Amino acid sequence: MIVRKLNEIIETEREVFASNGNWRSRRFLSESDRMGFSLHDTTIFAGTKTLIHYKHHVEAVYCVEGSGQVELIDEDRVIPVSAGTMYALNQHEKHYLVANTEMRIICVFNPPLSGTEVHREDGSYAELADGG
Ligand code: 9YT
Repeated sequence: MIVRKLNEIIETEREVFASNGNWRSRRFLSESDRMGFSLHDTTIFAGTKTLIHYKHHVEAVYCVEGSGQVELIDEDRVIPVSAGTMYALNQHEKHYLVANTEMRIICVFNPPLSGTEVHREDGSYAELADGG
């Protein structure tokens, strides 16, 4: 059994910051835990707009604090997100995540992240096989 507490993750290699400063992700479970998914406690900073396109992963996001919206790029559709909203990117949807306030979201990725990835220019994470 794996037990981890937030204060054991902060300021370790399990705490990752986006290179553009838009978010911080605390990765409770990652690929090396062999669970088949990764689990993150992520903060999206207020006033940010982040391009996301997970070509190699599916992701579920459960918002527990704050509010914002998902703007789907290939559809004329905006999904409001606030505490209590879950959305799942089951079709690798390309989108912007806009944070109106600071948002705290719980994210699950399949396949799991290795743990230290930050977004690439196109909003994706690499497949583990191509080097993270
Ligand atoms: C919703 C989303 O994917 N935000 C970017 C950070 C990501 N959740 C992560 O790596 O924890």
